[in-house]
Amino acid sequence: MSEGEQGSRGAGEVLPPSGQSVCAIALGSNLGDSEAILTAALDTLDGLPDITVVARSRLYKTAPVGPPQPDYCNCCALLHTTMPPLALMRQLLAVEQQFGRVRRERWGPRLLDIDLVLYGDFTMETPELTLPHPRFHERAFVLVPLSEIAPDWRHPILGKTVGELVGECDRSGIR
Ligand code: PH2
Ligand code: MG
Ligand code: MG
Repeated sequence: MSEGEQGSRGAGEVLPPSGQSVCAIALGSNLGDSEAILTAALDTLDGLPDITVVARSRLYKTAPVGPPQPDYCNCCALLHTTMPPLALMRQLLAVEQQFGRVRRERWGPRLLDIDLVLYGDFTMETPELTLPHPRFHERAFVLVPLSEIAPDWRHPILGKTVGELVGECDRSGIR
């Protein structure tokens, strides 16, 4: 993605150096020492040669969406990266596994989940990866932390900003 495109997308102060893209990720944990896991996962990502963590939201306690399970700790971060989308997503999965993630039931409890939510204004739909993340625009546990660090980022398909989307979602389970 060129610098010009990044500039027109409106992520404001987080314009990356040329050759890099800005991405938003959402992290969640509801097993183990969740706060420590999320912080350590972001430190691990920031330590990788192709990724810089440029913004971190606070950590939130959130009611689980899906089957009954413990509350989650959630946060979001903005990355600058030289990695293309699929390579980045596979890197995020590798970090999940490094933190002991075992995939069991869909939407079940987990030590660490890292979802690629936005990759610039890029859109794609494949079995392995859909961008933007197909459900983040209705999930308060993503929108509330993301609105702290990227309120003006416009959803490339819906045309609404993160700040507008968070105003429309049910934020009752977030604290
Ligand atoms: N992740 C899920 C399913 N449900 N609920 C909350 N509160 N936070 C999450 O991160 C979460 C969830 C699947 O990824
Ligand atoms: Mg998830
Ligand atoms: Mg995931």
